Amino acid sequence: MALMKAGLVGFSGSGKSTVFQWLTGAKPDPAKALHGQTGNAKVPDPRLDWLSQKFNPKKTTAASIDFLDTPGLLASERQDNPRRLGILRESHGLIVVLNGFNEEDLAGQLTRFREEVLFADLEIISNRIRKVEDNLKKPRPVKQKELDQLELDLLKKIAAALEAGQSPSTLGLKDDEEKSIRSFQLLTLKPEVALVNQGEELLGKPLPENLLALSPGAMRAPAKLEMELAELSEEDRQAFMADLGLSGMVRDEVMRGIFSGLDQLVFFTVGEDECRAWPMPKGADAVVGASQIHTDLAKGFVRAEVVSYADFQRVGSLKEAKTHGVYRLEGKTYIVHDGDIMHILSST
Ligand SMILES: Nc1nc2c(ncn2[C@@H]2O[C@H](COP(=O)(O)OP(=O)(O)O)[C@@H](O)[C@H]2O)c(=O)[nH]1
Ligand SMILES: [Mg+2]
Repeated sequence: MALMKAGLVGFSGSGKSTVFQWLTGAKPDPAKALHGQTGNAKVPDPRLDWLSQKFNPKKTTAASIDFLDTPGLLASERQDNPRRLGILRESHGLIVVLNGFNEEDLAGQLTRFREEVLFADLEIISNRIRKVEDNLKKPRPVKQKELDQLELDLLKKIAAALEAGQSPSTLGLKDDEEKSIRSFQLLTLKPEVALVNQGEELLGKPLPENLLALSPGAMRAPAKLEMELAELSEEDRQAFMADLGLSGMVRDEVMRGIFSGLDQLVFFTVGEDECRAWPMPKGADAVVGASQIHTDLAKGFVRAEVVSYADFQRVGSLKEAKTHGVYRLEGKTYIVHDGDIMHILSST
């Protein structure tokens, strides 16, 4: 099963390492920072907690995300930024940390960051264009030349989009086109989640409209403050939070927002041995779901027994779900919904 990987990115000093520690609990190590430091964080899910209480299993496993803390970009050395962004190519998505403690223009920061990402992708595509153009000049079989020409046309279309400041996702690429560029791991094709590392000054203030226009899913991330609050006694914390007009900590909500922003959902498997939340891409079918558990389960997929979390919670047991007609049998093309409780039947 592929583990979710998300890169914490942004300009140097925006608070990536602070956010990294807030989310994962791991201490940032400057020695590791250069190549990226990894830390894991569970995605808190009250539904899984509820299921776990119900089944009292030996083991409960939440979905989790591996975060990669990165050195970040330098406004002063832009030519080096494509290389710095290179360590993010394996990530499923980019978590852009914006400096919300001593910089005002959050929308401007995000815009500048996106320009660097476009530029890094353009560099990769341009290099490939040169290579294919060279190949086309060499004597080669006609069939190969045709393929090269097709690739070149596609690459030029992508380069034009990037130069115009647009992600290739706006081009409506066909499946085979998308496949042929998959190996470039373009950053502009990855989901992006913007986090505003808020300092005390900004607390309680809504995020600016011009930022939300660029990134409707942008979230506040008062990383430093919440880590400090966590150190206090319960009593002091309550008093302090009342002073600041805070109703609660947002970390768990931000973790769920990141997970969903990476275009992931979960389905659950339940039982006395284990209750588990399995991450999978939104909009994918039951076979993809099965493949998260085991490739054999996907290969031999026969059908899935499905009950939605809401139905299960209402009727209280799998047995009741069957008698109430909310326990469904679904085939290969069934599109999995967030919170589905599934049992997959396989011939292997
Ligand atoms: N005042 C204030 N300082 C912060 C806040 N978040 C981070 N910092 C400080 O800003 C500096 C850069 O933060 P860091 O997380 O290392 O940034 P990175 O370069 O993006 O990893 C550090 O000295 C942090 O202590 C904040 O919310 N408020
Ligand atoms: Mg750092």
